[in-house]
Amino acid sequence: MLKLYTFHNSICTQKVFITLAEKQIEYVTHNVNLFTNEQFSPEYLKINPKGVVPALDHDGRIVTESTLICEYLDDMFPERRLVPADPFQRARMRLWSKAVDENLFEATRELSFSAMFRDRMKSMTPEQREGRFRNVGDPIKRARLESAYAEGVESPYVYQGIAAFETAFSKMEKDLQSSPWLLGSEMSLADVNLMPFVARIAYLDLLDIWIANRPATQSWWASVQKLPTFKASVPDKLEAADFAAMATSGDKIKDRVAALRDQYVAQCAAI
Ligand SMILES: N[C@@H](CCC(=O)N[C@@H](CS)C(=O)NCC(=O)O)C(=O)O
Repeated sequence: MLKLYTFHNSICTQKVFITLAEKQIEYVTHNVNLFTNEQFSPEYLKINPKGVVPALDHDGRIVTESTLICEYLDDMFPERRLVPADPFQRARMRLWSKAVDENLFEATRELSFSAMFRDRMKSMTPEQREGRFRNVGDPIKRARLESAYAEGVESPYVYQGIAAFETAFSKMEKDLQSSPWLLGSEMSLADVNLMPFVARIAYLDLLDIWIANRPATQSWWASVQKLPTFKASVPDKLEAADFAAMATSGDKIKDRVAALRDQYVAQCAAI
């Protein structure tokens, strides 16, 4: 049996939902409430010592890290391949996975945090807030979150995130020049890995900052939104209140994010 440890608005878990849906795999879910710190409970830390979702339990064997879970599912359930057979294409796919895992995940987290979760944390008592930061074991992750809390969109980590999205969307536009999907005519985990991240930026109403002048990326995003498996795995799992909260909070930082993105583009042009 497959059991997926999830949280409904977790961007990393959404990659796994799409993969499971594409492959039509049956599974059950176990909700880990990130808002009430259930990810730090001793029971869950035994499943994922990093205290994050997703985690997959396949007949008692635990797989963590969303990128690895998606590849594991492709290996175990080969009926509808999302990992290309050709080694060069596989390397291209993993370059996109690396971009997501090394840059875009944190970019999305810090943008979402400065737009949305920062306000939620402001309403906590100082003790609750300190407790929340203390729970974050990894000192680098903690420094990033503390900076995004204290400085909001002016945090250098948010600027790094804005730059990371600029680099990614520039590469996407090139890769999509002659094909509908990132690796060619077939959708792959390269596309699946990116979908929830682009969706989150869209739901924060920030996406046009990067793609207004990128028609190939706009077509890709339009195709993604039409995919039944994406729809069932991402927007259909969110409530109207989730969409409203994302759009309202994103709008508050939008002008500044656009100005910082222009600053980054000008800085690159001057080199
Ligand atoms: N690299 C990990 C990142 C997992 C991750 O950070 N998940 C977030 C939700 S998208 C989480 O559980 N956050 C809880 C926390 O940081 O306390 C993956 O891709 O699985």
